[in-house]
Amino acid sequence: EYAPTPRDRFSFGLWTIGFRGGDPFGAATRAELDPVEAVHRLADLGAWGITFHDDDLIPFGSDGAERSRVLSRFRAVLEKTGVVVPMVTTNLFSHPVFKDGALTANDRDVRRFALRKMLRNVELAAELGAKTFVAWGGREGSETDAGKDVRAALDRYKEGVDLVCSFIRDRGYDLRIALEPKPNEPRGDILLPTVGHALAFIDRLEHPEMVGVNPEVGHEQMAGLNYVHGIAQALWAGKLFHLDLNGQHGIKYDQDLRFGAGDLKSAFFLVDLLESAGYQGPRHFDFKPPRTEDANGVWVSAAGCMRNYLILKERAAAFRSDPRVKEALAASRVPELSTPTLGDGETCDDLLAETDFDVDQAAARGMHYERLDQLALEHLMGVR
Ligand code: GLT
Ligand code: MN
Ligand code: MN
Ligand code: MN
Repeated sequence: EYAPTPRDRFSFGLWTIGFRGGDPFGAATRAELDPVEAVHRLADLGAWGITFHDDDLIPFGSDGAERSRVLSRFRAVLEKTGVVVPMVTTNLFSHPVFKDGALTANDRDVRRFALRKMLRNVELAAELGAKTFVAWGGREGSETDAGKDVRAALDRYKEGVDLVCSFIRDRGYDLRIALEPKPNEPRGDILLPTVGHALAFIDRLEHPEMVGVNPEVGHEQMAGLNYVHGIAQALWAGKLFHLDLNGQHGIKYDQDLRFGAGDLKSAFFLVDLLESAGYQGPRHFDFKPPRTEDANGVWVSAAGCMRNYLILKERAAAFRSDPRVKEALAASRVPELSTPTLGDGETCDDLLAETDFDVDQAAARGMHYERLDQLALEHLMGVR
């Protein structure tokens, strides 16, 4: 019951299960996790994929020999377990060289170094069969508006993403980029802070068809936004290339709780949306097992992410198939919104000529959302 299988397409970042619990106030509480063990454990739990930053797998500064040793061990365990690598991303935030950003650092030498790191990682992503290349610009931003010319920074951001796209095209790789928005942390303010900002940015790129978004639950919620609406708009724009599932309690530091912890009701409507929209991409978890957990607790937390998704999927399906819900949806005129506002061939003059609308009668009609929402809550709480 609620046992995940690879068909569910659950994937985990190596940095999530490998998170050692260090925070700005305290040291790590757990030992390092061997990537090979991570893959075995994920396979045992029924996960489908593993993702990573270049530096999660191949320590920053490794030489060629170390790199091939690490990669051959990793490839071997992937082959043995059948775990796949659907996405790869680049660490452009940990090393002090990136303290003022990567693609948008004021220092041009840093920008050139960052692009080299990204291009090398594109090659690795393609080699391992990844289809998505996530770009989280966590250090692209500022603490003072005096220090960053944001319009110039956006020019450089575009230049960098355009360059990576042309590299992917030249090499003939089957890879798309997904930009991950976040409003703040680690920078005081981060560029492309929300899904909406990222979508608008993508429109101005050289190859917009190659670039989409990787929205994270907690990141939109840190900005006080409705994640479900952000995901719906990304789907509407054909831009939901990937997503980061986790949990967050409102507007505060990035909590990265396991999926389902945090705003559970929003998680219910999210799963309902993804499943009913037929989203085919990975269900990727970007969470941090709290530093209170020991090595075993990490896997309890990871299993909880997948189990919560499957429970919510079942609850959402029950909600959708409940005849009372169907009736309540109709009473709230939800299906009516799919009817175009003007009829076939109708013109503005036709619209202007209409005189029989009873404003008072329409204004008096209740929407009955409370009944509908209560039904949703009761399905979520498991009493229906
Ligand atoms: C980092 C960040 C995440 C991003 C990762 C991708 S790294 O942990 O907090 O939200 O998804 O670079
Ligand atoms: Mn993330
Ligand atoms: Mn986060
Ligand atoms: Mn994170």
